[in-house]
Amino acid sequence: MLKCFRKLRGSGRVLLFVFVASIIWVIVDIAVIRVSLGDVNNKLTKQRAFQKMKWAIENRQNMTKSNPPKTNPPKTNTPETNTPKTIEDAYEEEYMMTDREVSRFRVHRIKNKDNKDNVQDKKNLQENPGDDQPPPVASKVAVDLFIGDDDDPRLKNNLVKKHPKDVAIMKPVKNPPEDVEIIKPVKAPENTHVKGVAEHQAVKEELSMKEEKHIEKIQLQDTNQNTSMNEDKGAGEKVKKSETVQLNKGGVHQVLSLDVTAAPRDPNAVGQSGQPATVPSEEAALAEQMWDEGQFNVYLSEKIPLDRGIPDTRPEICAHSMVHDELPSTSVIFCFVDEVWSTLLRSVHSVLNRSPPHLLKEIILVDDFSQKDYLKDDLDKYMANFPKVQIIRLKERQGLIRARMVGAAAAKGDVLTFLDSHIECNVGWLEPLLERIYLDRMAVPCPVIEVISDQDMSYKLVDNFQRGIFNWPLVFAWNALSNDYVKKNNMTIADPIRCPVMAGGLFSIDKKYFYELGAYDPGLEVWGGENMEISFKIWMCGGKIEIIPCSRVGHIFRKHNPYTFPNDRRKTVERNLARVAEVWMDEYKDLFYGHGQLHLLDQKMMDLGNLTEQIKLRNRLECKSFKWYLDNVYPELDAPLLKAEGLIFNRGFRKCLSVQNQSFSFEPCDLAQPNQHFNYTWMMQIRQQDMCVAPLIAQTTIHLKPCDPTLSVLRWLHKSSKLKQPDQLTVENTSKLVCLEVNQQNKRLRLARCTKDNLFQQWEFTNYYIE
Ligand code: LR7
Ligand code: MN
Repeated sequence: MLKCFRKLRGSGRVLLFVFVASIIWVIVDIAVIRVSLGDVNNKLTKQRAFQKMKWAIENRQNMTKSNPPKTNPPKTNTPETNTPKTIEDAYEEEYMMTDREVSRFRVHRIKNKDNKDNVQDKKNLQENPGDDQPPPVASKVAVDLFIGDDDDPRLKNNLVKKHPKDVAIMKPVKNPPEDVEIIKPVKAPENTHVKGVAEHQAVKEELSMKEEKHIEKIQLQDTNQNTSMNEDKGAGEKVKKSETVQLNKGGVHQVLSLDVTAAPRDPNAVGQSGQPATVPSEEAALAEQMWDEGQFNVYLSEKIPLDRGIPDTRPEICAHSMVHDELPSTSVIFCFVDEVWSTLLRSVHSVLNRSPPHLLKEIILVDDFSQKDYLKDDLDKYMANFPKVQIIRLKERQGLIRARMVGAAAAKGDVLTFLDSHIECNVGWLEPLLERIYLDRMAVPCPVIEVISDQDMSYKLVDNFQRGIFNWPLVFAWNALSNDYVKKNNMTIADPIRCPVMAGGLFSIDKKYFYELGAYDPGLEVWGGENMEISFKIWMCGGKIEIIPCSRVGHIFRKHNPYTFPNDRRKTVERNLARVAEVWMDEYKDLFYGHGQLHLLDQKMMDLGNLTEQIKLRNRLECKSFKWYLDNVYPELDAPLLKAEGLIFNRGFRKCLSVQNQSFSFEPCDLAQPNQHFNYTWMMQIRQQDMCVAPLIAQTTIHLKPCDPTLSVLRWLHKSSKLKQPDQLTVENTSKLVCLEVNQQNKRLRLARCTKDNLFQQWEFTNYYIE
């Protein structure tokens, strides 16, 4: 080598030097390419951050010279020429709006904020009696990440630490993961088409091999496989060219923790990293005035960056979980009516920023006939910058249920993902949802819904192991799984949690499956009840609903609906629920009505509309009974079909009521006698077979009448908190309190004025199923 070198002179030596240098350069370059995904991303992010910062400073200088910038931040050279494109680069090229453009819109919006709107809204809300209702949705137990107790066990299993002030939210993977979490394969239910279970089993076996080997294999695939997987020329193409995550048929990869706006972030921005924000005292009046527009702290929302960071609240194991390479794509559907500008945009940006572009087919905004000016042209202009976002305008107010169906009809993705329009999707939120559907097309996964405080807009971690349930009369609630349940089912913190019902607003569903289920009942109006309908339908017709702990989305929980209801709010929700009860709950609908909804049975007052199509659908799908649902999905629910039953014993006469030839008598109590057996129903009727004990107030006599659950004249109060003496049987619906009594003279049944401590007015059933 040295001899050769000596033989060469002048330009020859130079040439040799250049040759050796370029070989070294190529080797270094290859090494750079082979650095893990996270490392590459990390470097690129830093480079981009640096470039952007430089650009921002230059522009600030330009602007002071009243020379507005015309260019976008320069792209870094390295990724374009020397290193492969990452998903983030693909994203940035396609959607990224400059910071300046974003802030221009914010300024514009604040300037245009029409105070008249607020006044009008306030008026509408006042005129709407329904808005005095209790909070529209169940609030959630949340942990304050920023002032919480270090020892709070709820924080232990999650990665996030308190005060994540300006931490890089994106967590690149530098080393092979220590815990590879395998999302458990599901067993194919009978008569169910389950996609990919076989492949998944195979993958699972592979994964049980040594982790290093597994990682190597993925990297091997990265370099060896041909990048062009199909001819699709869509937005995903760039992603498929990406060499950092090579997507392969049947392959798996570690869930992508994308957060493309991770840097640069202004650490001093209001609400940055999901921290609580405060209203300066001199702005308090303005903030209060702005509150009504969204029923949350709109003032702060307007100040918070539209693409702020939020803490990655996933359990630590989630960042290492594996998902399939060929997940279905999704259309994200946001329906909104008069949503606050900044929250709507923050919702959209959180999807764009934290979803793998190749899986995000489109974002569909369905405007449910909003009246706010800024949601018209301004929104059109703003969203024109994002090719994946389309806006559908409804010509009249349809309510969120039919609005969602319009969105679904326009969707081109394999999966529909519905989100409320005031949310922030967290890092890695999408793939774990799609994975569940990939494994079982009848699975309907929901993210963990975390809390964005309506007061200070902070992002709060919620308790783990919470599921969606309902209480009577069909009121949605969160319910913590008991430790016993967790232990018995051997559950880890990242396992899907079966939910009897979903909260309603945030879920993914296979599009074809959604239509097989008949979508939503289009007869449901405005808001409410559709979550019960779809939940019952899913479970009873072969599917399942689960919360996926590795997928997390923040939602602003509000105490009131900020929009008006075309009709009374309470009546609208009750009617929706009654439709659901009539179609799906069989004999258990009595429990719905019996828990304070009896007035809904009055058909003169309440028109439930036509239910024929819904009933036909249930028959066509051959769905299981509501009893099956209770036994198998929600056995913890207390759902006795009767309030009480058995013999009716009179405390004074010490005999039991009996029916002989259509009239009443008293006999020694005998459980074996069917004519002494009565049911006390949720309709508050006292029933023997099809006949009911009927008071004839005018004559103070008692008769037997054919039962009709809608007839309020057949109702008796008993063991009711409304009664001074709970053992009385009191005729409902009368102004005076009238009690069922044994006439002490002739030992006959009669109606009499209720008197305290009169044992002949006190009755007892053999069995009670209510408190
Ligand atoms: O007429 C309407 N048209 C609409 O487009 C009324 C509402 N909407 C939009 C609205 O702008 C919002 O984006 O529909 C979305 C949901 O309305 P919200 O935010 O007022 O509902 P919510 O969060 O109070 O209520 C929950 O229950 C509803 C019952 O119909 C829906 O299912 C909501 O989607 C649901 N939200 C969630 O599940 C988020 C978690 C809350 C909980 C528990
Ligand atoms: Mn909501």
